[in-house]
Amino acid sequence: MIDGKKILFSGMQATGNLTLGNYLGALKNWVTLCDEYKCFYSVVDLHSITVRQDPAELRKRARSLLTLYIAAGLDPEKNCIYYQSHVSGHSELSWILNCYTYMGELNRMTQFKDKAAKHTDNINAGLFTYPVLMAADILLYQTDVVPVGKDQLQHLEITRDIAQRFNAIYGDVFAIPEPYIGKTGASIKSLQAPEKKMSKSDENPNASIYLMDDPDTVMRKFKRAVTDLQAQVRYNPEQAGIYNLINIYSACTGKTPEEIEREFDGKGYGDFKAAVGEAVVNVLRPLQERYADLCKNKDYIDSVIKNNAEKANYYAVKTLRKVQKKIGFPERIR
Ligand code: ATP
Ligand code: LTN
Repeated sequence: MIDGKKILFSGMQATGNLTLGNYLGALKNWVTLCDEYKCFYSVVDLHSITVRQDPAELRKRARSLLTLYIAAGLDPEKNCIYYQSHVSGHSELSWILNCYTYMGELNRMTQFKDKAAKHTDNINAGLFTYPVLMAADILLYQTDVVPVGKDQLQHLEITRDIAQRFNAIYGDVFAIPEPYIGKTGASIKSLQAPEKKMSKSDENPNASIYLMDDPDTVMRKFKRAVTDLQAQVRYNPEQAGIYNLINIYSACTGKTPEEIEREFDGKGYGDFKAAVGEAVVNVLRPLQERYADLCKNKDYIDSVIKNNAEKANYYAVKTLRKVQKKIGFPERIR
């Protein structure tokens, strides 16, 4: 607990440009959580280097993601928004937890198998121990809840196992985190292959709406979105393309799928796609404007980066010192 509130941690990697899926499935929901929880939202740049990155590009993307967190409505006075690499406790705790994690456990992680298959020329040890770093992120802040997508649940499970194992040896050192499954949090699918999720690393640019896409691009991508031959706007999972478009329209307008079915009863897909495109443009416009304004204000962003890293560090060090003491590292002489 911090200030009488439960603690929440989540993070995103600064790899690729954020998509509408990242916004509707994660960022938008994060904004609503800050009244109930004490929130830490990190730009997890240590995780990003498990895949080779161009240094200048990584630095630029990390700053852009941190700025987008704020543009999306995360108030940096209320939420701790910071770069993972600015708080050394993540790396330090990660090393310690590596020594309490079994190879066999890590071998079962499906994300490692997927990423190793994708990057056969660079199957590094960091890629293998990625979940341990994620466990360190979470456990460092005595986190109670972690909003994550389904793909990350396995990593949360191993985090809980590591924490319980550690606590069983040394007493109650770590809080045991629970996944936070949002009420809405729809999974947004690719516009070109609606059985797959919309993902920032998709090679086909028409498959994803990027948060920085201009209105013409957004309208064009929806116009080209894959649908079906049934020619009716029905909320039917078997009409995967239309189902996805209804989810997007619903998330952007607050209308229910039933209301949307009624609104487009008897109308063609062309009309519906145009309406979805407009709804998305209306959601992206204020976000893009806030982002552009923030980018002009370098001093403000710099101050957020500095102050929030200090805040995060304060809590991180508390847990880290406790852990170091428990495992028998020599005391620091002041
Ligand atoms: P990558 O393509 O690099 O794997 P990604 O777009 O799948 O990236 P992540 O960085 O894995 O995104 O996820 C960041 C957050 O966005 C997570 O909380 C995840 O659940 C959420 N998210 C990602 N894609 C979607 C989607 N299509 N629908 C809903 N939520 C999503
Ligand atoms: N692995 C996550 C990003 C991530 C994260 C975390 C999420 C790193 N550390 C801690 C929640 C809690 C991803 O790729 N989406």
